[in-house]
Amino acid sequence: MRSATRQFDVFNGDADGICALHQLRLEQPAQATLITGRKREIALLERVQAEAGDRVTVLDISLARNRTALDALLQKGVRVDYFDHHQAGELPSQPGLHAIIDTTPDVCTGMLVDRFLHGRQRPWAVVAAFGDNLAEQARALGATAGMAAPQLALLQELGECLNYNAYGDSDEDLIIHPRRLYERLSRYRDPWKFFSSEPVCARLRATRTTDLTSANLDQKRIELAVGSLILLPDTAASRRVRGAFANQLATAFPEQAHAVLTPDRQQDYTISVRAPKRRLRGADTLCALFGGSGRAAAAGIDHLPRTRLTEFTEAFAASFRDQ
Ligand SMILES: [Mn+2]
Repeated sequence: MRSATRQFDVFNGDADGICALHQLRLEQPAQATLITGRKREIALLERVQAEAGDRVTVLDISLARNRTALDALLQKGVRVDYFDHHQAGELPSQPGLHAIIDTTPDVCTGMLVDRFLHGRQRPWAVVAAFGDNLAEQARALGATAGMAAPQLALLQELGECLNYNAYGDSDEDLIIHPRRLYERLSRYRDPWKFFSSEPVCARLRATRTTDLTSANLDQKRIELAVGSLILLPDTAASRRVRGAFANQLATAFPEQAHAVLTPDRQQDYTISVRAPKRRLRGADTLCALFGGSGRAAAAGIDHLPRTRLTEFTEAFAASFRDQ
């Protein structure tokens, strides 16, 4: 018979997931098996090999998307603590589930954990909020802890760097695997100390800058009246930066629509689409035509066969012209 309770920590590999777990473990230390991945790798709960009496803590991954695995764990008698802000669907009513879920648009998982811990590790919640692009909420939270503008600016950059690290189309594209990043970060109580003295942070910062610079220098463009298609070279840097670069273009040229394309392993394309900032419409419907998904303002296509590039270009022009 097994007697020791095992702990599994399952978390999104972005800034929010990492900082949510870190707050929790600073207050409630535990030896845990860590399960995480790239930002879009969210079917993580199925990887947990837990038995009756074990405990699983889940952070920042959609319950709806992990429902089957969750039901199986609860059925076995595993206790599951679930913190999240993504669409959850109806919650299972099993007694083993302790869920703190809030899908209102101005919270992130790090802020939910902050509430749960009564703000005892607030600087990390601020990092989480900046990472999830909730800058206003991050500043408000920081102000309650007396943080001045320069301190907040550093937490913002840290949040953005941690978040950037989770992007890539495969683990080989990543600067460092989020599990290893969490292990480094978990040695620090103070996020400012972590950012200024941990070598991996200098690497994240430098790589993010270099990736954006090379995207600006090394590209092919297809210019259309409604906007541009930008083809980046076949590199890990391109695959990491695709979304961030599309955001940068959308901000710089608010009248224009943008599609940033990177070659995948079969030399087909993965695409990030941004609608013009002035008219946030059409990105989702365009991408859906090619098996993609997303929101009206920002959407993507995982796999576009290169033989369909002309068709995509025409559809891009038509979607944003008809507005
Ligand atoms: Mn999040």
